[in-house]
Amino acid sequence: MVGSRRIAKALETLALLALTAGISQAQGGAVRPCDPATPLGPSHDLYCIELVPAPGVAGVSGRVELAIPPGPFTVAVTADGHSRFIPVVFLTGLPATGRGGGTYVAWAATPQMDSLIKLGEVKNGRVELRAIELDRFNFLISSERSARVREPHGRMILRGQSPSTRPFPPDLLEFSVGGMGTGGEAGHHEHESSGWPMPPVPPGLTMLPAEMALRPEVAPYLPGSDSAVPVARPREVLRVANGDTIQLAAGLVRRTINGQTYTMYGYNEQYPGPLIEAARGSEIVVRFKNQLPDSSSIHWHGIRLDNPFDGVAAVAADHDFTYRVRFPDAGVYWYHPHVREDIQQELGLYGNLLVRAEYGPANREEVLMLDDLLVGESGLIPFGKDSPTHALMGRFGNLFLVNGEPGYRLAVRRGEVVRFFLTNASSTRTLNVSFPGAHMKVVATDAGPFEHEAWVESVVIAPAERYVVHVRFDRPGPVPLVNQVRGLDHLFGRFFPLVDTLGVVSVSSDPVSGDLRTSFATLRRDTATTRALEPYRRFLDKAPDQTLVLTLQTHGLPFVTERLMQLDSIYFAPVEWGGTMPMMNWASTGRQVRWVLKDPATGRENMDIAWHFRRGDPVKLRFVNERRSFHGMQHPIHLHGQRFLVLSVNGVPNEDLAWKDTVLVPAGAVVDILLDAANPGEWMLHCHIAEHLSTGMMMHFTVD
Ligand SMILES: [Cu+2]
Repeated sequence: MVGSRRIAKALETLALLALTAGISQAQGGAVRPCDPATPLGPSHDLYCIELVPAPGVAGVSGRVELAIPPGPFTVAVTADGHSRFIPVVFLTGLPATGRGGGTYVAWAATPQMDSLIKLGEVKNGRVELRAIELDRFNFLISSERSARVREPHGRMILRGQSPSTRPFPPDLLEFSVGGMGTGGEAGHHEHESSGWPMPPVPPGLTMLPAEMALRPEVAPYLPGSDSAVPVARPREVLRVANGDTIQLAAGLVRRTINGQTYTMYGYNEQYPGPLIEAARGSEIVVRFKNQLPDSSSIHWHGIRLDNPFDGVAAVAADHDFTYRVRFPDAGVYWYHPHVREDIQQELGLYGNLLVRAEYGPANREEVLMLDDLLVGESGLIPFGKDSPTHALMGRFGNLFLVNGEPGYRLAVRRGEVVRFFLTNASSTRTLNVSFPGAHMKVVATDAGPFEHEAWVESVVIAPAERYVVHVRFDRPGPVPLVNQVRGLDHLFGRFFPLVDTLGVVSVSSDPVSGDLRTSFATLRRDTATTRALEPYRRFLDKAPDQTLVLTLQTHGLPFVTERLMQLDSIYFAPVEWGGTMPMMNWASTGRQVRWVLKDPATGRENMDIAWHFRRGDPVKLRFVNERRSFHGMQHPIHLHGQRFLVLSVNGVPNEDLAWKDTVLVPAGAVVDILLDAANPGEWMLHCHIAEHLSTGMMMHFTVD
């Protein structure tokens, strides 16, 4: 009996595997999270729930894929930051419901059962249900008399829990005794005379004493203050014509933010750097003067220019370099150094570069560079002199800046449609920004418009990404620009809201002249983009040409950090939104942490990887964000000198294509892109989290 039951169970499992695998075959061969686990597939345990039969229920089995819904972003969240997943249920063995007309219904409930959502009717096979937007939830399937029930009345058949329910408070006493017990070792990392001030700790987070004692094992660095340093002024607009020559000088500046004066870096003594506006097809000459105490460069992020002018080569202090920059594509670009971005970009070296496309109508334009600066009571928190601090999660700031200033202000008339060009210039923070109460649509991204516009409640924008959105302010009064995300208190396994106001738009009661209500209400199709993508469509379903695994190596981390990371590794949110392990993160440096791009085909890592592509042959690349790594988190991957299309996330195809140069790869996820390998040269591919890049997460590829 036992033997035959085991065989029956094995057959069920096989049927389920065949079912899930069969589905993904139909979608271009990409692996989905509930497919049989493969080392280069999406994380099963972060994006697939194994359902467990209720006591007394036999022969029924099932899984729930947590699919990231397709859209303009590679993660989906609500405006207030809750993850949004589409549950896709695969079931076998549900008994026929008989003549009574009964059925099966799926539900999601918070762990405390204080909120219950009916997801829809299910049956044997594959069923896609309505989205779940809960931090953590139980998934239930009940047997019901009718599909119209509003709450479960019948017998529970299957149940499961979201992966996010896994973190729970450890035995804190045991843990803190463990942390304290290594006082000697923790003390080893503590240098009272080290010159490190305490970084601010976000309110509401619990810190262990051993964690509070951590210090980075590098010397602190901040630019020296000198009364001769000029006071920076807001950026100017540089409208350039074909053949123009402009100057950009990087140097020390003084900036006063919230009444505190800091010595920082600036281009042409401005914050951000000058806004360069160029026409598509034009070319300019940029004379760069490096007046910093260290080497620097200008990288023209996203621009398909000639290889020698890409700005990867360092320009020594007090030296000049002349870049020739051409603009073959419309897009929202930006420029920044490619030397110690964790210091230089954070200190203010960045500016936008706009090559306008033909967008739908708007009443005005605003070009916003979003950033977060890390400041303590005594000024900027220093940087690591020879190696970056914050090597694990990157340097999260605590002071939000829009175009270099806190408290962005804009006054508009009622009914105005504003086109915002958004760039995330922060070192590591992925933003989820919105204008609550105002309608917003996404129009374009890094290197061009989407095939069709899309309504969104918020914009998820990772470091180095850009989005163009149209927002209509149709009600008088103040409308804040907010970043709303969910933080995870890793020690207590608790999600909590993180809300920051970046600015306020004041909407007057006077109506705008030239009301765009009608054109705004329509989602426009960009037929030029669709037509331009035609030659690429036949490559969309091909197998990946190359795969890259994103992972992490650590050595010599303090005991308390190792313990915290083990605790943390039972669950990773798709995005680490808030840096909620601030002390352990701060104290980790490039000496202990090495972020890795690994080519599974050759075993090569980072700068030892040498991919070759033929010019004009589109290449499919697969990014696998390794779940098993010690600290899984998202990586915004940037390719220099080229453009690409984001094809799928965890096997879910993207239905609205646009040219991009930076893509956010969520933790444990697999993202496929189609690279338009059209610009010859030797180029870089790297993570754009400044501290990940500075701790190794980069490689080369050549387009012959
Ligand atoms: Cu990264």
